[in-house]
Amino acid sequence: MQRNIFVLMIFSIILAACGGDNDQGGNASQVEQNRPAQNRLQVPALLDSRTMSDIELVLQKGDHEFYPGVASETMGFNGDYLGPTIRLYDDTDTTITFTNNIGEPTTVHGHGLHVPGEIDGGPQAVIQDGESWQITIPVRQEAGVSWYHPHYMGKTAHHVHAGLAGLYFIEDANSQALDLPKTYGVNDIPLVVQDRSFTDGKMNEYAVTMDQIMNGLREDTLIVNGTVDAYHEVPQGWVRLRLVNGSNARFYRFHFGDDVPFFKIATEGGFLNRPVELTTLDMAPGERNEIMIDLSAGANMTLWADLLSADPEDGASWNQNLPRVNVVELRVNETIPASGTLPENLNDIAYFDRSEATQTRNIVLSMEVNGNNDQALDHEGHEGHGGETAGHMSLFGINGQPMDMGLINDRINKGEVELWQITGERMPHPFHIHGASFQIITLNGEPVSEADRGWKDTVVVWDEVTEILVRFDYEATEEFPYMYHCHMFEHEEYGMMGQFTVE
Ligand SMILES: [Cu+2]
Repeated sequence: MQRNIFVLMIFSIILAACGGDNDQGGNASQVEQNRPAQNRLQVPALLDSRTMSDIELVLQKGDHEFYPGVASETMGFNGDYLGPTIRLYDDTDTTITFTNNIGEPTTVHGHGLHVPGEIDGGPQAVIQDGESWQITIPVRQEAGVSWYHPHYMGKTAHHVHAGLAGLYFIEDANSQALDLPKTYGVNDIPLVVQDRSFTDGKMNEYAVTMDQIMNGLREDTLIVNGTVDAYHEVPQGWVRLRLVNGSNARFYRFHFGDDVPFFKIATEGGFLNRPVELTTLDMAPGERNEIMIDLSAGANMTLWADLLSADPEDGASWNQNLPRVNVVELRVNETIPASGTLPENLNDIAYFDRSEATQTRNIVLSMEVNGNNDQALDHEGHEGHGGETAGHMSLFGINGQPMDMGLINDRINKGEVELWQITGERMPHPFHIHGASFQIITLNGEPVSEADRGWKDTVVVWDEVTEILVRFDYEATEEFPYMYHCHMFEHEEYGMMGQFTVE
């Protein structure tokens, strides 16, 4: 605890020195957004890997109109903002070609995919401007929602913020057999939730103050699939929402207001065994969840998000009087055919047992680095391993060690179950692991609830221990290692990331 107070003092000093701008830095009470849902939800195009032999995605600059008649400078895949949803099938290899036309190097990571390090798209897999990167994804995993986005050292936050992100919908024999709503964009709806800020209708380009680096960039306007103030027409029946928190750092509490029940059916890497009834659902950056809501009574329903602040110890803004914003208003249109229902059983997860673990690893997401910030500060702009930039200065780390592309933090044996005990300093951090899905045993010191007993690849860790069991089934070499990191992009960019091999 004393250490936390010390860290907070240091932050205050840095803040004072930098004249940190607090406007968007997590003071949630300043954020209000009570406008009517007035824009039809944009639904990303769907590319089906079974009907398309070549899937090509071009990373390009765009002029996206969040507000009619006002173009913002954005980036997208095959369009102005975000990218198509790609439907992948378990047991079906799919080739995708990414062509980089954004004018600078980047990478495309497959977040949630169980693939070898070589095609994971981490910081080493650089696609130079004007070049293409072709990968064949050997899809061997359960149905779920994964997503693709840049993972380039020093520019991940910029590139995702500009709009470079898209979804993979993975289907398997189980998902195809279940009688779920599955008409894309009609009753099976992707919702990529992000926060942005605007000046006269134009999106503010990515820029962060020291305060926003510390707390993560939290902006005041919610956008869903690139749509501000969204509504969507849905059938009078069950509706399935595939929620993706694609924000840089914002945590949300989703709900339908007035304790209206809904059902969580899936986490990142697959279905839960059975639907879990909830009235609220918290989601951190990088997390995906599928929920279902019954609209058969015919009334319109609005999905709301309460904007959570950075510091939960500031109880007033973490749990009370939170600003509530519209995510999407679901407008029932009885002329749209309804289909699918809520199955009683969804999955039969093979749970790991902690007695299987061959190795225990302790991981701390550190808000301070190896005792020597002066040295770390000199790292800005320094040319790192492989001739690629090492990114920003190192303020944060994993176990006190800031991200270093020339350093392998952990070496892991392929095919063995491991127990990872993870904590995060000062605030909740969404911890993401590449290359595999994992299972949570304890979540911030508490036994995991049924709603979180599914396949995960991102979990919020904090001051009490979170224990997970994980097994990596694919190889990641020193040349193309996997990453683990905080998925608040500002923390990741400033050092809260590490690399590991699987062999
Ligand atoms: Cu973090």
